Amino acid sequence: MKEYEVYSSLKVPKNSKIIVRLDGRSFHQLARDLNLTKPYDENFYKVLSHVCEDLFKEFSPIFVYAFSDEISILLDNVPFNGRIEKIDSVMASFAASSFVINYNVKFKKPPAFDARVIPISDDDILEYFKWRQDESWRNCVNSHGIFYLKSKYSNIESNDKINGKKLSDIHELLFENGINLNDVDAYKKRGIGIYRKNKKVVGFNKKENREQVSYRSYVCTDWNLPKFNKDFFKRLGVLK
Ligand SMILES: Nc1nc2c(ncn2[C@@H]2O[C@H](COP(=O)(O)OP(=O)(O)O)[C@@H](O)[C@H]2O)c(=O)[nH]1
Ligand SMILES: [Mg+2]
Repeated sequence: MKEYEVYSSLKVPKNSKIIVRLDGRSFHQLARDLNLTKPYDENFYKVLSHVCEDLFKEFSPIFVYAFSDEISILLDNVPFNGRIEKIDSVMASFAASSFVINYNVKFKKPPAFDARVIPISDDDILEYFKWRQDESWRNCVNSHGIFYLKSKYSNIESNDKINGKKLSDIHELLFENGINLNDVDAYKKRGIGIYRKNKKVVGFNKKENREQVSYRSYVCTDWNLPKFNKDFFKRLGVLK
C-alpha cells in the first residue's frame, strides 16, 4: 500500500535554504471570538512571539519573522530530510499547539496554521523579507485607517472609504486627525524577529591573572527591528 503515498517523496532541492511560511487559518474569525483589541492586540503579539520562540528552539532556524498572523522561518539545516509533507504538517501543527498552550484561553474552535515551503537562494533572502516587511507596514496603515474610520462611520461606509485609497492617503488622513503612524510601536510597523545574537562576557582568567573577553550567543526576540537591509542579513551570517 505504500505506493499510494505518492507525495511522500516530494523533497526540497538539495543544498537549498528554505523559508517556511505559516499563516493563521481564519484568524479574522479567531480575532472576533477572542475579542482581540483593534487595531493591535498586545497580548496576541506576545503569544505570537512565544510561538516563534518555540519554533526557534525546536527547529534551530537562522531567522524567524512574524507580523499579524503569519510567521516566516528561514532554515539552513532543513529538517525531515527535506520532505515537504513532513515539514509543512509538523511545523504548522507545532505552531498551532504552541499557540494554544501559550494563549491559555478557551477557544471556540481549534486554531490552525497553513504552511508552505519556499526554496530560496541567498541572493533573494533580503528581497523576500523586505516583501513581507512591506506587507507588515501596509497592514499597519490599513488597520489603523479602518479603525479610525469605523470610529466615525458605519462599517460599510468605512470600507467604501478605505477601498482603493493609497497608503500615503491613509497615512495623511490619520495624520490630519492627530494619529501619527511614525509614533506607533516599531513592532506594529515592522514586525518581530527572532535570531541569535552575541553577548560579550567578561571573565577572569586566574591562571594568567587577567580579564578575558569571550562571546556567547543567545536567542533574542527583537521588538524593535530596523527596516531590513543588507547589513541586517550580514549580521545574521546570511549575506557576505
Ligand atoms: N483585532 C486584531 N486582529 C488581528 C490582529 N492581528 C491579526 N488579526 C486578524 O488576523 C487577520 C489575519 O489576516 P488574514 O490571514 O488575511 O486573514 P484570515 O484568512 O482570516 O486568517 C487580520 O485580518 C485580523 O482580522 C490584532 O492584533 N488585532
Ligand atoms: Mg490568516
